[in-house]
Amino acid sequence: MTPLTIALSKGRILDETLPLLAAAGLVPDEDLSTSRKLIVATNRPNISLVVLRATDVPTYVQYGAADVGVAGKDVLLEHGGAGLYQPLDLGIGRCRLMVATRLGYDWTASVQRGGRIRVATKYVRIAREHFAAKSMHVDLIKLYGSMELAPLLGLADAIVDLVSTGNTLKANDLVAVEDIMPITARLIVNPGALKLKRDSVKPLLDALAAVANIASAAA
Ligand code: PRT
Ligand code: MG
Repeated sequence: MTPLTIALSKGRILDETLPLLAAAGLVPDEDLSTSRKLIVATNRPNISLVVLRATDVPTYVQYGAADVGVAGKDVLLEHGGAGLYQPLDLGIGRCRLMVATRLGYDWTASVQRGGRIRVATKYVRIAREHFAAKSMHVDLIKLYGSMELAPLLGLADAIVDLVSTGNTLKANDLVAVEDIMPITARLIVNPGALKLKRDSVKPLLDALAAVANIASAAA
């Protein structure tokens, strides 16, 4: 079997990815949350795992440094998806991309007034497309984390961020005012690897498709 490298996203997606991989028969040789190793072998002699910052996963797969990856749709849209085959919705890392403001801020009135609105986000590309599609003029401010703080300190009128339970918004007196899209994690594959390493890639895709369907049906 041809050697395969799978790039996994660190953080909350990883916790949901490992059970999926295990259900597909793939188990790391070490505990990924404590191991200092950057490349971890698995029970399959030809398959190794790397755990990356979520935003770096598409880049590794695009250039073929990793053959297969797991990344959030948010990360893929922001990356652009060039050079990536996206065959499978894994049904994990489920959340929604939303526009949120401070409680009491009249978003609808601001939008109708047509003045410029400041929106802070890590998702500049998605936000630009969302507001352009609605012919809204917004000034986007790029942030790298803690978006929720921006409206509280007056950096921005609104944020574009991921929401899952809604607890973070609630705890900070923020409220969702627009729903942009649902987000889940996707399997991504380097197109060259799909051709040249088909003997290894195809069985992995089939196994993950089977377990992802079960996971999605249960959700
Ligand atoms: O460390 P880094 O800056 O790279 O990312 P991170 O720490 O913000 O997130 P990480 O690494 O844990 O995982 C990021 C990926 O998980 C995203 O790309 C999504 O695809 C997926 N995901 C799913 C989420 C959430 N749900 C989510 N709720 N990523 C982030 N959040 C954050 C959100 O930004 C907000 O701050 O959780 C907060 C809201 O959660 P609730 O439950 O309070 O609504
Ligand atoms: Mg993190």
